Amino acid sequence: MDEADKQGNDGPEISLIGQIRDKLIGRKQDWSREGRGLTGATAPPAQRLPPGQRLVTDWPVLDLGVQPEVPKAAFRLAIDGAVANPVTLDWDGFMALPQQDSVSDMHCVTTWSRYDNHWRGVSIRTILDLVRPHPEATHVLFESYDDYTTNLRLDQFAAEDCYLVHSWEGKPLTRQHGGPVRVLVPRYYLWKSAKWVRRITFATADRKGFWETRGYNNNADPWAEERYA
Ligand SMILES: Nc1nc2c(c(=O)[nH]1)N[C@H]1C(S)=C(S)[C@@H](COP(=O)(O)O)O[C@H]1N2
Ligand SMILES: [Mo]
Repeated sequence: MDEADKQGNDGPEISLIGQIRDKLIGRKQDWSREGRGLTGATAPPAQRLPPGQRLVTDWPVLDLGVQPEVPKAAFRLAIDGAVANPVTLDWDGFMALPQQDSVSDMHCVTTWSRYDNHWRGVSIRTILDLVRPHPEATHVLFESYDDYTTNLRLDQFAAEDCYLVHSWEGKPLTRQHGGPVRVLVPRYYLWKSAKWVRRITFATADRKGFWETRGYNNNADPWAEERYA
């Protein structure tokens, strides 16, 4: 992260807890080459559980081995790029936006799915109304406090079930799961849902993120089993 992005001078510090797990990242890259988890089946979206997925009732934690500790006082979310009204939201500014509840399923490429998660946060529709993307904007890139990145087409992100969430099952999102604020894009594999988000950039061209440059599928539709490129 850039020095300028840190709030180090007069606020609480953002610290990184843990170490980057190079071996784990390398293994996942190997899996993407081998096509691990692929069944060759396809399923219509009418089927709730995507092919090759199994239901879990716990909520596994997946990250690169490093979890940023982002105190609310240090939280900043920049939303910029090809928009009419770029903004940087602090915690109070984010919470002052209209808050909504939603329920959705999660599907992770490592083959677990979890149904009926109760979320609270800000609808992406609200964010789009606020920043007003240029008509030429076609993609978004998310950047996180652990330097993770992931990308989406704007139409994927503008779906009505996409949110910036801060609560799960009535409680603040924990650091493990991306608190204080993470992206939620429930109709795509969960690697598209950036935890600890600090920047959303609208763009007129696609730029691949962390896993997309390491063999994961750019589109990531679970019902089409778009696990790997
Ligand atoms: N910032 C950040 N976001 C991230 C990740 C990450 O390493 N860093 N991992 C992604 C992956 S691969 C998955 S499967 C989900 C896991 O979210 P969870 O730990 O809350 O289950 O977060 C996604 N978002
Ligand atoms: Mo993942």
